[in-house]
Amino acid sequence: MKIEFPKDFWWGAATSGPQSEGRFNKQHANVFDHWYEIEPEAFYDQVGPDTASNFYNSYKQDIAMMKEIGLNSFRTSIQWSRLIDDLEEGTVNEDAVRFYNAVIDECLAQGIRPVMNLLHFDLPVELQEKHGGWESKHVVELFAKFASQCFHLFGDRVTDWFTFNEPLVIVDGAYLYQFHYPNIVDGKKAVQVAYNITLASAKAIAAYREINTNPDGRIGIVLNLTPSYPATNSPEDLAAAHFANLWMNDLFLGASTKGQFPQELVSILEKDGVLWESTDDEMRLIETNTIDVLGVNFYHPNRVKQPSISSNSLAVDWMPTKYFDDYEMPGRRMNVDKGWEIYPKALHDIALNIRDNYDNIPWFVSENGMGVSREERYLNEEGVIEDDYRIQFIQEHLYWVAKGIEEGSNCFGYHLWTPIDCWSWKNAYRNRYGFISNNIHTQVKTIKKSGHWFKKVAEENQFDM
Ligand code: BGP
Repeated sequence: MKIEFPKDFWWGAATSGPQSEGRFNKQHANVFDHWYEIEPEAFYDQVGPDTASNFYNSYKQDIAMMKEIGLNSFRTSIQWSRLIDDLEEGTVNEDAVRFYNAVIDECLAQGIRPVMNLLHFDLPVELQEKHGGWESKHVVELFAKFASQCFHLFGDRVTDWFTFNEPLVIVDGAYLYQFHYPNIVDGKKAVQVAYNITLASAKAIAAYREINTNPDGRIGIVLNLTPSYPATNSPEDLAAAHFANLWMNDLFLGASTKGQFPQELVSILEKDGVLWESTDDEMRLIETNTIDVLGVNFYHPNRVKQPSISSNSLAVDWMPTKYFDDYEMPGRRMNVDKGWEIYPKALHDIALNIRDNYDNIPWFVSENGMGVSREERYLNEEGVIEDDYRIQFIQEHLYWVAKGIEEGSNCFGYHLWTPIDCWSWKNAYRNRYGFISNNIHTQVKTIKKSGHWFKKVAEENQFDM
């Protein structure tokens, strides 16, 4: 079976500044740099973000390798903690400007579209400690300042901008489930942070619309969409899945594409006494500064059932899990190394949801990937990792993307997480995701079988399955 894609499809891969560059020559620590400094044992093998995959020093060779495997687009992020010297004033660091200019120019010289994101979990830690991070509307203003600097400095060449990567993960990780610094558990703060990030994104978009003069320029947000499927068709499980979808998907989708938070969710948060504090002016700003384009990160679906504990027992603090529990569906197909279910058809559900409920906004798969540990198990005699499991994973996901497009979905690209094995937050280098392997001791990088396979797909704009 031939799986074909539209002309000019983006064949790319994604990373982020904090996961690839390393700390070399950086002005400030971000929240993860700081967490590693104070608690290295929280990170797999105690490996921190200091060196990451050395992109700061090896960006030329890395981009050349991306070219070699046929990528026509590459998403990374500009680190706030690198670019800005004085976080209050928003003054820039000239070395950082030179570095990001060089990266962008190198991509363009190699025929690779640079796709730039502004916040990939990496808030400068000073802003967390001094102002309470995303709990603070002052930090929202500082983010808009940082974003404006990026648009002024790089907007002549970068046409595709994204404000945030996975805002829900900041809310979940830093304010509910303790997997991002500062590891607070506070439902009310979590809800305020969700709102403040939405506001920060809208402010950055407003700044972009004022500053941008590039006719091809557009701006969006990257959301991790996790369709939530009910365990059974009982009214209780259906209600659980309905709430999970409202919280995990519709909240940020509604606010960023329509400028409106889902009313049903707002009413629930209000009834529960945790609704965010907002002003009419802020709401107007969110309403009038919606995105042009959407990035969708998809790794796994969400299976839920009705919550087993009574909501009263959670009255001390609010948690979204007041309304649903995770459901371990028997027989589900798993990536055991990472502990995530593999369910490629969810991408088709996402495509049709965007088509039918979110104005069929142009979107692309901004991350999708399979993290596997100890990949040296699959080395062949020529020293190439034979990652057939990754090829199959990509094929199956692309199959459902192509089907969505055939049915009218406006999807224009696919980015694998990640081009070159990079550092992954708490998991450090436990799971490898790249088309290209990276020996973290020698920094030797080698194209995997999937990289060679992807080159052909990108060249032919199709593949056989
Ligand atoms: C996404 C993040 C990426 C990357 C990826 C892989 O949520 O946007 O930054 O880390 O997940 O997940 P992990 O690092 O947990 O293996």
